[in-house]
Order: sequence, then structure tokens, then C-alpha cells
Amino acid sequence: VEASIPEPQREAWKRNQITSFTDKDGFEKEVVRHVETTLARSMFNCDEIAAYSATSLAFRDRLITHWNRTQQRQTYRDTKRVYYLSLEFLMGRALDNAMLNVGLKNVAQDGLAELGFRIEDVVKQEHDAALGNGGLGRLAACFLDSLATLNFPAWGYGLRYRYGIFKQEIIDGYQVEVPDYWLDFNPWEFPRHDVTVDIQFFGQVNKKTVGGKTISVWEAGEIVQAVAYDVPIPGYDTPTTNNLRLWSSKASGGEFDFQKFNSGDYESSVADQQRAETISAVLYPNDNLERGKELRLKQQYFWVAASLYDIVRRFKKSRRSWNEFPDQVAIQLNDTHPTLAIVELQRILVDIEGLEWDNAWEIVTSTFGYTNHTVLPEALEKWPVGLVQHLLPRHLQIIYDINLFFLQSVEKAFPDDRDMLRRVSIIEESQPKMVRMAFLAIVGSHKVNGVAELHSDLIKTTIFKDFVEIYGPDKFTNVTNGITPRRWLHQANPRLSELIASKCGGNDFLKDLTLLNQLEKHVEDKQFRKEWAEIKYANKVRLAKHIKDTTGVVVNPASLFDVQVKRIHEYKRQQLNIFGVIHRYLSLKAMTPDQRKKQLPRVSIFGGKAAPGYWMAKQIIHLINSVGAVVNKDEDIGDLLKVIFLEDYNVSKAEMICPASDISEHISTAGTEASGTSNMKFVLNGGLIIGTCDGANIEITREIGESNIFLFGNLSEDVEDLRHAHTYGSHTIDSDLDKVFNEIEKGTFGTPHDFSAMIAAVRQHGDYYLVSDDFHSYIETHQLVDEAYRNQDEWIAKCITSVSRMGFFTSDRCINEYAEEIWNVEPLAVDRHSIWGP
Ligand code: C3B
Repeated sequence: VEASIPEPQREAWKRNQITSFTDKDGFEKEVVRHVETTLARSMFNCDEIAAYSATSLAFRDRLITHWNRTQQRQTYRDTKRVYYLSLEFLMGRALDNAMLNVGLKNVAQDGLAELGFRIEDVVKQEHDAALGNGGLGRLAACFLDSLATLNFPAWGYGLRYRYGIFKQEIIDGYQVEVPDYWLDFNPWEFPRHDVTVDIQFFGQVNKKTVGGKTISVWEAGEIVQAVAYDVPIPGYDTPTTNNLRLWSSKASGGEFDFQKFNSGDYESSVADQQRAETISAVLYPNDNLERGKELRLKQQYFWVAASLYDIVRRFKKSRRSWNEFPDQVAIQLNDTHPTLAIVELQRILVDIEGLEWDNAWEIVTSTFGYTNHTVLPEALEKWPVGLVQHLLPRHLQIIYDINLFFLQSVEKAFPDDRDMLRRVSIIEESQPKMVRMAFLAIVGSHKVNGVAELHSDLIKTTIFKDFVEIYGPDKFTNVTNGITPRRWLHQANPRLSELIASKCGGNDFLKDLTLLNQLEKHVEDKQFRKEWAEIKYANKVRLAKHIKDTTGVVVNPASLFDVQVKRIHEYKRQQLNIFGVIHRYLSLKAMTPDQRKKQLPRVSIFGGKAAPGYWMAKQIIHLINSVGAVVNKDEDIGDLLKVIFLEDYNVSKAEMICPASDISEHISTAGTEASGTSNMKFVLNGGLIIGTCDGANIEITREIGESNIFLFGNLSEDVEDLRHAHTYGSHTIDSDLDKVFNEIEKGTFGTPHDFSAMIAAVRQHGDYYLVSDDFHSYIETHQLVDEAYRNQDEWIAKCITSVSRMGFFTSDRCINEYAEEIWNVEPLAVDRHSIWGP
């Protein structure tokens, strides 16, 4: 790269290369410059938003020079790259993370203080980048952080939604959705108006003969333009700054269709524009649910086609042969949402590049890996054949061909099992016929992984069982999820991070989380325990203040804080939690004042969004708020029980909540939560957890020890029989739960009718999520929690021991496993001292 620039020019570029600030004075200069020039303001009208903007611009400038050098280095070395395709990236705020990752937060803090600002207030001005629903999107964000930190040449590809996940307001106890327009001012993205791709839809397929060969040509019915927006992703303590490329849609051919415009058809020209922009307008707000909307399929193809075009264009620059494609490119499919990428690459190779089908298919399958994130049937994507045919006629043909060749090979291997073909066909022979995206993803990838051990075992024995027979077990593997300790410890809980650093020989544990094991030898250290407890208390005080400010309810930070924050879903069982809270309330009410005095005060904290169309989830939110309204003003109860619903749970709120929990709830029906990742965040922040034997809870137990976790409930292997018994046997409800239901039906928490469906789900409709079966064990286990918490000394010891054993759950470990087992890629060494060129 460097050599291609003639000597004299090269000298001029080198002489003038940008030097980033390294100290307070340099930082302040940059801030003032941005306030006065970029923002066109002065010190006399520099408010906190302006201070945030200027600080972000100062750090952004720094990141982008690192970004440029990283890209230049990766191009020059030309080694294999990883592409992480995800329809969701739940990034949260960028500034605090950028300051910490480049190691200059202290500098910014001092500089801002001199300019008259508190850094905590400045950081809070930033709007969360909330381009995701929950765990799946946040996992993608943690992976980007690890990929950069570990110096992997890696890109994320996603959609630049104008509206991220909606903002949740609670009005009269009900969820109300408010649009999240977050792009007002976003210093963290760089529009690349020169990087555009035309994406086609609809139309028809024609056959043409070229040089004696028949090829398929897809004539477009509509063309929409994809414009790239790049978001720099800084690694921690490394100059590597990777790229997240988000595509935005707009009408192709510039602002307007000029032909229409000039012929006087102004309105329809504007309408075309609007229609094109609709594609990237809004994130679908469903978590673990697919609803088969045409616009969603359009989003998927738009994003996948633009990304593949970009990847192929980059590959072609190196002038290698197509057979080397899988040596240069690894593409990971985050769930089935990007599965069309398999079909699109096959189309590019066969229809456009003229490769033979088998050769192309070999390249395709060697390139892709597929991660499954759920076994819930309602979350598995299927698209009506008719819809795919209409929107993507050529792709449907290719899907049929892929299926044909696949089924032929299955028939050959299993000649006696006719039903096998029906079961594994990519096309479900239903009314209407459906394309099964998970099956297509399996057939088109070389590796399939689940996200925790139990989950990876379950997919092999249930939904993908036949495919294990067909391909053998080696195609299926496990990569247990992880979280980035940079955001989820260092950034979210700076005091704890500092205390840990003081016992673990500095900040190295943030890059090698297994170093946390050095904490264990300090568990008995009285002073250390005291400081640990003080930090937890301070974090609880901060959360208590937030609760007071947002709900008006005063909670005592000395109470046990019991937290369940995650998307509201029946399988995650917030209903079990609130029924348990009601049970506690009734028990307290039944006590004499003397008995009450001996009880442990508790605050039950809930948070999470319900999908706007998920009626039952919204009823659960309403019940939680209704219980809170009664309990929180009951003078018999006082501090003994408070019930809080925190509005608008998101990444930045999670950063405040996780450090403030004593016990958090991960109580899904066994076998339903693929992994869970907030369980890891809570333990890493010195909180204990109560949970079922599900997802990553099982591995957390194995790592931290059974005595440091509160497990309860039925096991996944018994779920099927229990469900069967509910439907076909006599179904009796737990007697304590029955009392809870009776109290709700008496009207204690408002109009009973509002909650009748929730009760009926358990009593009359087979209790699919086993709320009654697990209720007794749940209540008993909470009593054990109370008892354990009374012994604060031992409790703190449990917390410290747990944290010291959490090294396994860093997303750095995940990324290394993916790199080795699935992608076959290596990190690029960086020379910290050479800032110029490769
Ligand atoms: C989630 C699962 O529900 C979690 O158990 C898991 O930890 C995360 O993915 C990350 O693997 N998930 C989600 O958020 N959205 C889906 N559509 C499917 C799974």
C-alpha cells in the first residue's frame, strides 16, 4: 500500500499525519475546537449536550485514525477475515466504552472537570444505540468488542434502523410504546455515500444462452439502494479498531426518479422514495418470535445482498481464484435471519461468476457457519413459498435446487426411511408451503452451534435430530455464550473493577478473565470483604435513587435487592416471580407485628419490554404494577416488601442495575432459555442468582460451585412428561399458588378480570410453562436465600468466590473458540510502536 505512493507525496503525508491527544491539555484543545467549529457554539452556550458532543467528536477523531490504520493493515496483510452477520447489534452507549478502551477516561475526566463538567453527567447525554431486542443483539455487540480486543480482522454487518427498539413508558400500570428516534445527532457513524449497492426485488427470471451455456438472469422489478454507514469498534488496550457496517436504504437513482419528476409525477416519485426508505426504517420488536411479514423478508434480503456484494468486492481485489474464497472469508450467521446469504452467494457464483453448481456449493458451504439461539417453535423462521417466489424469484429456484440435491443425497444414504425426506425437507409440505430457514442454514453451513451446553445437546436430540444422523455429530458443536468484561465490569462497576485490580495484579484480568481466580485467596481478608460490601451498598444506593426519581417509591438500600430484568416472556416466567411476590405479601400480612420484625426486608425489582403484539406479556407487566401499587403503600408492610417495575430497561440501565443486585432471577422453564447472558453479568458484578437448571445456569453452577447458587425446579428431561400429564392426566395446582390465585380473584390487586387469562393459563390450559410444578420449590428456595442473606459475612464470601470463578464467561473465550473451531482465522499482530502503515 505504502509503496504505491510516490516518494515526495508519501513524505508530505507522513509529515502531516494526525497525532491524537494523549493528555488533558490536548484533550481540552480538541473539545474547545469542536465546540467552536464543528458545533458552532461558544463557551457561553456550551451545555452538557454540547460537552457530550464535543467529547465524542474528540474521541471519534481518534478512533477513526486507528480505524484507518487497522483497515490498511488488514488489507495489506490480506489474511482471512470474519464477517458477523446480525440483524441486531444492541450496542448501548459508545462514549464511555471508547474512553475506557483507549485508556483515556481519566484524561477526559480531568479535562471536562476543568471545563466545568462532571464526566458522569456528560456520558449520560448519549442516547443508547438500541438496534436489537435482547440477548441475541447484545451478544453480537459483546462479540464485536472481543473481536477487536483480540485483534481479529473482523467486520460486523447489520441494518441502520432509523428507529431502534421502542421506548417503553408505563402509564396506569400498562406498557405504552414510544418510537425511538435516535439519529438526531450520532457522532459514532460515518456515512459512506460512495459505498452503495443496488439491491433488486421482484421481477422475473429469464434463461439466456451465452457461449453454449444456459444461464439464469434475474430481471429486477424494483431496485433499492443500500448506503453504508460505518461505526468504529475500538478494542480494549490495542490500536485495533474494527468496523461495523450498517446499511441504510434509499431510492436508487438519487433523490428522485427524475423521469417521473420531470413528467410531472412528483407525488409518486416521493412515494417511491418513501417506500425505499421503509426497508431500514424500523427494527422488528419481537424477541424469540417470528411473524412472517413481507417487509421483514425484504429487510433480510436487502441487508444480506448488500453485505455479500461488499464482501465479494473486497475478495475480488486480491485477484485470487474462487476456490480460495473460504480461505479468505468466514461468514457467521447470527440465527437464521441472514440465511438468504447462503442462497445469494450461490447465485453470485453460478449466475454471475459462471461457476459450476457443485464447485460453487462447495465454496458456499465451506464459508458459512450458523448459530442457533432458540428451540422455541414460535421463534423458528419459516417463509411462505409464495412470498419468496414473488419477492425473490431466482432465490426460490436456487432453494429448490439446493433441496433437490440435498434430498437426493439423503435418499441414497437412508433408502428405507421414506418419512425422513418429508421430515428434513427444506420445503415444508404444508398449506401454504413454507421454506424452513433453519434447515436451509444447516444444509448450507459447515458448522452449526448452540449457545450453551444443554442447548447444544437439546438441538441435537430434538429439532435437528435427523440432521445429526445425516451429517454425523461433528457438524454440530457448542460455543457457550460470554460477555465482555470491559463493558460489564470495568465500565458498569468501576469501583469493583478497581478493587479487583488491586488484588489481581492490575488490569490484566480485563483481557484474561481467568486471572480473576487470584481473588479467591483473599476471600478471608476482612478488610477486602468490607470494601466489597461497601461497593455493593453504594451501587444499591445509586439504584435506589433512580427508583425514587423514576417511580417515586422510596426503597431502603439495606434491603435485599431481588432483580429480574429481561424481555417479558411466558417462558422466562416473570409470572412465577410475581406470584411468588404475592405469596410473600400474603405471608407477611398473616404475621403478627412481632413476627414481622424478624423478617428480612426485600425489594423485588422487575424490568423489561413486552413485544407490542404480545398480549399476555403485557398482562404480566400490568399485574406486576398492580401488585406494586397495593404493596408499596401498605403500612403493615413498610420496608419489608417493595415491588418496583423499572421503565424502559435497556443496555445503559442494565449497566446501573447489574452492579446493584443481591440476587437475580433466571427462572425459565427448564430447556427453554438457550443460554441467557444476564446471569453472567449479575454474577460477575458480585450478585448471587436463583435459577432453574437451564441454559448457561448449568455451566455457571459447574464453575462457581453448587453452594454459591440457588437452583430449583424440575429438570429439562422431565418437562415433556409433566406437560403430557397436565393435558391427559388430572392436573392439580400447588396449594400455595392456588391461594395466590384466589387473592387475585378477590380483587386485591384490581379488577380480577384483567388477570384471568394468566390464571387460566395455569389452571385450565395445561400450564405449559410449569409454573405450578415449580412453585413450591421456588418459594422454598427463596426462603433459603433469605436465610443465607442474614449471614452477611458468608454471603459476601460467596459473592467473592463466585466472581473469582467466572473467568470462563468472557466473550473473549467464545471468540477464540469460534476462531479455532469454526472460522479458522487468526489474529493480526499489531506493532504498537509503528503508527504508520502496516
Ligand atoms: C436469545 C436467547 O433467548 C438467549 O437464551 C441467549 O442467551 C441469547 O439469544 C444469545 O444467544 N435469543 C434472542 O434474544 N432472540 C432470539 N430470536 C432467539 C434467541
